[in-house]
Amino acid sequence: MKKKLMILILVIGLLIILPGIGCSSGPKKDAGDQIIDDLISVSQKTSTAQAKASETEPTPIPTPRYDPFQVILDYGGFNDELKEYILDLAYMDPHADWIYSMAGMIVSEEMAETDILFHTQLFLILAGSQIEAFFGNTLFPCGEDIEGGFVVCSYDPLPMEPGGIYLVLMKLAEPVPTSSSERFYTYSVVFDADGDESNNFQFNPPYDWDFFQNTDRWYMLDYAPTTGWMLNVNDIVSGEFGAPSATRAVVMGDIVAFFIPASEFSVDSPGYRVTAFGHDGTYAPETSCGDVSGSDPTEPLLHFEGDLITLE
Ligand SMILES: [Ca+2]
Ligand SMILES: [Ca+2]
Ligand SMILES: [Ca+2]
Repeated sequence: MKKKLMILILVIGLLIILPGIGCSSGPKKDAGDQIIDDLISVSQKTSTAQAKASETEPTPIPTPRYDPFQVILDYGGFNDELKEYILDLAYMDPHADWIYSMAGMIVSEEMAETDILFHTQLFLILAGSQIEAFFGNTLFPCGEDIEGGFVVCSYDPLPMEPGGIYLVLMKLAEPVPTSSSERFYTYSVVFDADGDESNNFQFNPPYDWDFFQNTDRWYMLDYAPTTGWMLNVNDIVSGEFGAPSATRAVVMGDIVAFFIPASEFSVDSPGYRVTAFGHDGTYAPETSCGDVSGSDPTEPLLHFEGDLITLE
């Protein structure tokens, strides 16, 4: 009975602490520090609870909490120090700050799976052995289910070459559905791939909050009930829809991660925006719901920060 009580306290503690991670909208570095503090706090509480339990009962075998974020980083061989660093780079996003493609429109169809809680970005240099581990149809095989998730590539994907890769990873308020008979989704990272603002896509009125405005290369993980999940890469400058790409999108629970070769951009550290959107096939305001990094898509694009990370 006492054991059950301790487990219950621990679970309640986790439920109280973990949702708070996504609700902060404070400065970026402070938010990252807060996550680490929260994780340390959880760890300390766990240790205390286990110590008390062990005074009277055998130590229970802990059930690890499934966290897709950690799983993806474990896949990549990131050590604890790198994991903390990646969290420190996270951009927190307010909870339930949904928007529509027109300013001031109130979202009535709330879809938690389109509420971005945070996103993080990294510039990785991957040697040949790491490329093989990640993308050699081993850890992240194109178009296949993996443990806890699935991988989506563009049609006829290019091979992933050793070198620079941008990793953009977003965490949603609820898991991304693996399928739906009635809803459509787009999770994307959109870039100004050449750093030239003059050739970027501009919104068409009245859609003044078009999620893709001021960008020119779109990596869109799209879902439709009839076609399932697809990765569509559109290059606005060349007018190429379905542009060749080696990019892989990994969906695992509430995490969507894009691995995008740096060679697909003509500038270093291209500006980008992260988006999530769901609707019923009509894009009607009353049945649509979306979120972007930051408060709305008129904000300046973000840029990759932090140290370059080399994995060998
Ligand atoms: Ca949000
Ligand atoms: Ca441009
Ligand atoms: Ca937002």
